Amino acid sequence: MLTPLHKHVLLTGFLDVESRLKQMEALLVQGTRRYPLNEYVGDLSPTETKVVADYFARIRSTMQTCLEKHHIPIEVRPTSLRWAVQCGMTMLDVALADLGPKRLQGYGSIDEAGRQEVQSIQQELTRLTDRVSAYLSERLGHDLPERLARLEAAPGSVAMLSLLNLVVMRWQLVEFRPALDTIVQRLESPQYEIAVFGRVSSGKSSLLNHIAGMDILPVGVTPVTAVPTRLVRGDSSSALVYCAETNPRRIDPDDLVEYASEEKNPGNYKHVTGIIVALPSPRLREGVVLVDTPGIGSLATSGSEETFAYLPRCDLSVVLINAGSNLNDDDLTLLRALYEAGITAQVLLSKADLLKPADRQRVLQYVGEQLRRGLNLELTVHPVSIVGQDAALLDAWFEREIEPLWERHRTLVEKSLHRKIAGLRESVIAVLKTLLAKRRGTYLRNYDGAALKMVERLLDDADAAIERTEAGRRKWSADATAMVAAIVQDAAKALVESSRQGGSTGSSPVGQVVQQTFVQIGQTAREIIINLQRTLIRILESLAKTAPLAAADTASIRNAALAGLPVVDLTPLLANCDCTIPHWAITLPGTAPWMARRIVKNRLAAQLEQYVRLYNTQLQVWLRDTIAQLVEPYRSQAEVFREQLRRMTTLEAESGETADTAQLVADLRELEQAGVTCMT
Ligand SMILES: Nc1nc2c(ncn2[C@@H]2O[C@H](COP(=O)(O)OP(=O)(O)O)[C@@H](O)[C@H]2O)c(=O)[nH]1
Ligand SMILES: [Mg+2]
Repeated sequence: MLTPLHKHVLLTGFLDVESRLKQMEALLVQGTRRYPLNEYVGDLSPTETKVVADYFARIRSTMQTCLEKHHIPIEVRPTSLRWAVQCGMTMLDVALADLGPKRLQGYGSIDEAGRQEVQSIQQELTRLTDRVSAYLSERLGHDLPERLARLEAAPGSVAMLSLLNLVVMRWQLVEFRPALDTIVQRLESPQYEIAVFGRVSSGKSSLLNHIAGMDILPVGVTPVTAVPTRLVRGDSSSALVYCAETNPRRIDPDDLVEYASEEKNPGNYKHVTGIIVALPSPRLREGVVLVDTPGIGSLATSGSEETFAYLPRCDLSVVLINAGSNLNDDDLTLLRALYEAGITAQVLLSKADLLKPADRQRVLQYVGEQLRRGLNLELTVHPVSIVGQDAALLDAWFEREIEPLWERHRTLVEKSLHRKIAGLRESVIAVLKTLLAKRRGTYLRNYDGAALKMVERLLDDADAAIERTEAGRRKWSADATAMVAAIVQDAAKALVESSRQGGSTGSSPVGQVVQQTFVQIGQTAREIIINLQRTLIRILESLAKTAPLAAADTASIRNAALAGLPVVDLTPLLANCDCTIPHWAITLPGTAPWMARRIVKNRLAAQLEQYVRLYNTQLQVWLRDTIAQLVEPYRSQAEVFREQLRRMTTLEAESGETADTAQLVADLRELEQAGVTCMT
């Protein structure tokens, strides 16, 4: 029904549709953001957006059905998303480099205050992009269980903390300051912190009240608790409220709602920074703190940020998933952040009383499955509740999973803090590596003119190779008639030879020649591509070696789908290849070749030409697409190198860079070394 060529055209069209859908989806997401630099007005209602998205899904499934029905192989080249984002970050960096005071100077002189202002904006933005690059290159978020095991295996020591402190100060890695301070503080007064996390209204405060055995934390359907609230063991009930500007204030625990609720303290206008509640509850222990967090998700507004800011501080997390709603991205983001910070989680299905026992089992399984799929984490989900008989579930969980920790809380805090130090070390190393790579990038300009020339030459070589290949493709189908003549010639020769040897054995000699020729034509096209592929890979690898700032990803070029080389069905043609030469002609010298040529030509030439033309067209389309598949990923990478080249030749060198870079290398080495000594 559909020829291979038709199918190919369909597939190409579908891929185009897909990429347009993706573009529009990105717009739809942008439209929902209120942000001055956003160029789209979000004039689609949430319902409209949803309906559009649903139709997109249907368009996709229709295309998929068509592909399956017609057995159209999907030759989509997989490209590493990590790499694409890394590349994007490099380009961001390049854009930011253009915002420096030296550049602005070109648009009119700039005074010292202006210079400093611009520099600090540039530095702040660069710091952030560096963090993203470092994060991606270290694969921190890649395999959570593995990360936890690694931190466990190489715990950080207190000595490492002072080294980290030194490095953070020297390189002004201000973003690590809070984490460092927290760890130091906590080393001074070690307390084991168990924090309860979850979306607003998942039942966090209710759960802690039930555990404490008193209604101490405000509970409500509207978002409450704008800051983390700590519960500790005390001789009597009391509460301390810490505010930004004033000394801590002792309050009646019944008045907590005045400070810890959005209604009474909207937007935290009272600037509460922390609340500690002491309770004479037998379930609390000296040295252990239970923490109620503001909650995450869309309802939490500012509370979400507070929660994530607090998160790295705790030692064990209890994450509530509301049985009455589905697990969503907020929950997964939270768990991911916890595991990245090296903190284990107890996952609870709260409000289990809302589900019938049969449904409960199903939901537990579903949540477990989602965690496995979304985060690669094997976690047991415990159902809990504070209502009626089901409250026994919560008590049982607490007695089984939490109370046994009381005994060991001292060792647990110590282990947890060491894990945090090790985690911090990993992150600092990642940032230093990024800094170093950038410096080495600028190195080239100053110290290695030969390397710069090399980059330039490699880029030119690649362009030439691409141009040669393109020229080969354009010429491809130039002369079908000549090709047919050549085939006829070869086929006639084979026919004569076979007749002289007493006739064919099995398949026809003419058919064999025809078949071989078509295979050869295909092979030639394939070789053109393979040559280009090899050249581009080689050049990218050399580029990456010469200019270490940008990473090269040859995988997308290596894995480009070269398998789709078109084939023609020659059956009707081959059926026609059964030619023979009259017996008398074979014996007459000089006659046989001439006669064979005539026979083959008369019988096959017209049909052959049709086939050759068809195959040529198919191959040309294939060549065009496959070249594009190779050239696109190459070009996008080459762009990065070219930018680098441009920067190196235009930007001025920073003064004193050599000594600076040597120090950076030394710090990096010392930090890495410190990890090794810890492990042994
Ligand atoms: N049915 C049921 N409702 C609960 C349970 N725990 C909490 N709730 C209700 O859920 C709502 C939110 O609880 P709250 O503790 O304030 O949630 P938070 O925002 O996570 O602290 C309140 O109306 C509670 O009464 C439970 O185990 N079962
Ligand atoms: Mg609450």
